[in-house]
Amino acid sequence: MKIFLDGRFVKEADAKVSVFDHGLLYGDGVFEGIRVYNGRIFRLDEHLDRLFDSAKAIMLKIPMTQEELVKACCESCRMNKVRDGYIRLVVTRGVGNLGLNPFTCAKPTVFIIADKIALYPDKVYRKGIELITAATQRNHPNAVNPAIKSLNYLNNILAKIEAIHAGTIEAIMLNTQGNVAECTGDNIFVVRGGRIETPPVSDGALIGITRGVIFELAAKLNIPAGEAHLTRYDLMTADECFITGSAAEVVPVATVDCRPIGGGKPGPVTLQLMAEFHKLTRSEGTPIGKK
Ligand code: PXG
Repeated sequence: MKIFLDGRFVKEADAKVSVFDHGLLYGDGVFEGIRVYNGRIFRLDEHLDRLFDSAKAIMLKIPMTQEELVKACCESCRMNKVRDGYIRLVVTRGVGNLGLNPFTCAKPTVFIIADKIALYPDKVYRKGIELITAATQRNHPNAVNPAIKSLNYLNNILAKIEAIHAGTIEAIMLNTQGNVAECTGDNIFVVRGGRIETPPVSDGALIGITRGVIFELAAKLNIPAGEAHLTRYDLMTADECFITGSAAEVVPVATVDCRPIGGGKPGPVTLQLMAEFHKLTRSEGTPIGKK
């Protein structure tokens, strides 16, 4: 495998960053996880817009233009023959001194991995996923704002550990008010009274690219959709519930803290959105080009 690292492609064995990189020392950096379908990168521009917004929020100047990053992503896929897979694009603060001061870092590190993707097991798409509520809360927006897709994922990892210890694979995270924010790596939606609803970003959700696609599909299908504050009660009593993410796509939720949602199996709106999402991913995207 060839990895894009600071402007050039290197062998996997040579794709190394320094122990003095603040991405490693402090989780100081930003990233994106992007899907490739059928030789096309899905919503690449939206991912890059979010990357630049995340970088701006942490005062990190990405040493490449958006066009250069598009080219590097496409080339990473071509070189590694990734026509269906996953791109991990990472920008760290770069190599600096020991000490928090990010301004000792001369130049941000940029790397791109294009690889296969590890998906959720097939069963969750057929039967629905079981969710638990984590005791670990989503960061307060006045701490690291959850809208920033930063390398600082420990909070989410702690919630993920809770999910795995509870015998499942994904957890719901509440914000400090006790409202539902999102899951550890996925946004969450309910369907109730024929309406699709998801927590507002201000409740601690990432501005998910897949989340945005759900709003587009809902408009196309004439299903009312919008943001709403949601509690655990709202999830438990919803007609349907599903989670979304670039890796996960659209996953039906079977149970929330052991309460079956709707019929305890994927509901009609969720199934329709899954099918439409699948169609969309195969009909658009930035072509990786030939080689
Ligand atoms: N919330 C969080 C906290 C995320 O990290 C999402 C929601 C969904 O956003 P998108 O833009 O993907 O619809 C994410 C994204 C991984 C992986 O390697 C995680 C994500 C995306 C791709 C891969 O676990 N999370």
